[in-house]
Amino acid sequence: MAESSSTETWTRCYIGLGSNLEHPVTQVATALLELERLDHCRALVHSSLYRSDPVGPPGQPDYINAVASVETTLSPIELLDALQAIEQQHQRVRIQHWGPRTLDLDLLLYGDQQISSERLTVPHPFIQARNFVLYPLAEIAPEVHIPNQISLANCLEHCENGTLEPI
Ligand code: ROI
Repeated sequence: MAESSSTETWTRCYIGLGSNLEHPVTQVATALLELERLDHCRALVHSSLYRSDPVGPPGQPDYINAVASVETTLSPIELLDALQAIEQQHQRVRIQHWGPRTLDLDLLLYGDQQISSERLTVPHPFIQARNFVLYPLAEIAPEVHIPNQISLANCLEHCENGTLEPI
């Protein structure tokens, strides 16, 4: 039998994971497994897990952060829906703006696309400022192109420098 040739387009995307409630290491580790099992996604790669100083209101617990990457045939909004479904499975709680949360899954990059819609801004608006995004991203994709930025290395030079430690 002839091998079927697929015309599907696979786009590599980067997703930021963050949690600082309800056993954050378990939240992030479980979310990575759930990302691996997503339909229409393949080839998951993920960074180490990092403990990071909270950005936002003081007095909240430290965060656990990581960055994952998948190739997908989902559109950006379909992928966002899938990420939000995972957040809901984790009984996502967000008590206050920029306050503690059980699980955040941010679509950081979708290929080289720039998207600005009511539900979705890609690249993620704070990608260039957050050390807890840039260092894990550099671990898995040091040469990745971030639209509108000179380079990932340049972002790393200028980002905030709160404590960030691999665990
Ligand atoms: N701070 C850290 N360190 N890590 C996060 O993932 C994170 N996520 C957020 C805010 C509240 C801005 N602070 C964070 O959404």
